[in-house]
Amino acid sequence: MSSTQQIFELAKERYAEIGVSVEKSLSKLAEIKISLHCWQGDDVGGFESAAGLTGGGILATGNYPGKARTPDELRQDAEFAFKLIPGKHRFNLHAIYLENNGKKVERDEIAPEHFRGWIDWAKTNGLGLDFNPTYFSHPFAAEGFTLSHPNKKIRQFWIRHGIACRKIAEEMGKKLLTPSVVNFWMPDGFKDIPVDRLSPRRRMKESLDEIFAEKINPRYELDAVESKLFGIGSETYVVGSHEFFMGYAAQNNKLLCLDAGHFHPTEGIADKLSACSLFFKEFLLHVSRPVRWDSDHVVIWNDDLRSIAEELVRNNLLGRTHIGLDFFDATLNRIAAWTIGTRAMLKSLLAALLEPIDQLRKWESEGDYARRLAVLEELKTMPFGAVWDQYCEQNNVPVGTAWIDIVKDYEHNVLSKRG
Ligand code: RNT
Ligand code: ZN
Repeated sequence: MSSTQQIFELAKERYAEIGVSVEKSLSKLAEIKISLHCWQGDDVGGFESAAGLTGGGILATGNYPGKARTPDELRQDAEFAFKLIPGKHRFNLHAIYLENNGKKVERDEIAPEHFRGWIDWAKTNGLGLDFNPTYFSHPFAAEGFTLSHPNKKIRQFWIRHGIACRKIAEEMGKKLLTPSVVNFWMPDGFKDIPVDRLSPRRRMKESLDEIFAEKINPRYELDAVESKLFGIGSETYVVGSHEFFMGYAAQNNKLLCLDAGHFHPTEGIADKLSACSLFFKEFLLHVSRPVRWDSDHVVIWNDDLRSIAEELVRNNLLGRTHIGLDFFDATLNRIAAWTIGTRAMLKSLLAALLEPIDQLRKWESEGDYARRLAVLEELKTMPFGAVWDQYCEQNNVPVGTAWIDIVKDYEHNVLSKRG
């Protein structure tokens, strides 16, 4: 028996004493898939051209050496990260990560063939794929409006882009036998005070209606819409606000995407889940870490993250929620960023799965709030780490800090050789 296992056996007894079956929790955890976002691998640059991020709408800060410059490098890096993360997961692509063989392909002309390499790779590695139209980093996004642009020609270009993306995702879903979630996020908004807040929203709604006019089999493709409070250059007004997209999604049977960084600074997304669960069949989460603003820091095991996981587990929402990550920190090793963030997400889910939830509910319904609070406090110092380590060991991924040196070696042998 390894030392990890010995400690685990003792931890298991401690959890059994409070009525928690660790084995059951671990098998539930094994079923949860996290969608790893491609864009942490190259600072949201994509492969449309060598220029990378241009034209505003989104911003990655930092210049850590070694970012992936080609689809092959990005796949190699992602494979490396997956070896450090316990469980089987998914990969989330943006339209600008196409493979165009050096030929310019406009965004309204992208097709499944441009993602063939990704689909083959996902098949080989047993991954599902998710997808995103890219409504930023483009001359037609430079004025700050896309699907709600006053110019009909520009709107139509972006409508065609959205339609093309749904077809690509449908193909991914067919080939990989798991639905591809397509997330629509548009940066549209005004820097300063608009006098007409309504017309852009009406145009956005009409554009979305056109994009979604064609019904696609939900076994292959699902649509999600993502709201936002403010962005760089859209500080005063965002067309796709929370009310806009909550209304749109409810009315049109779309997935509601909740991004942890897209609300007021003290507002969390955890508390929204139970309320929304009464009105939506499914959710997409963009798990992120805002620091004072929508900064997209690497997700860590903090209270916000724990609350999200607790709400998913306590309200039995795991089967209805697609968990995606959304952060992009370019100041550190990007493979480490993926690994830290995804391991933190899984840790928070495991901690939530290790709660004696039936007991807690009972005490709450009996009005025994002191016991509820006391047990929640004691849970924090239960031997959680021993269970997490065992989960890593049984999934053949490094236990504890062992993965860090493995990433450092890769940085030395591979990443540092990239120009
Ligand atoms: C931007 C949104 C959006 C993006 C990705 C790259 O504020 O959060 O989800 O981060 O599409
Ligand atoms: Zn997001």
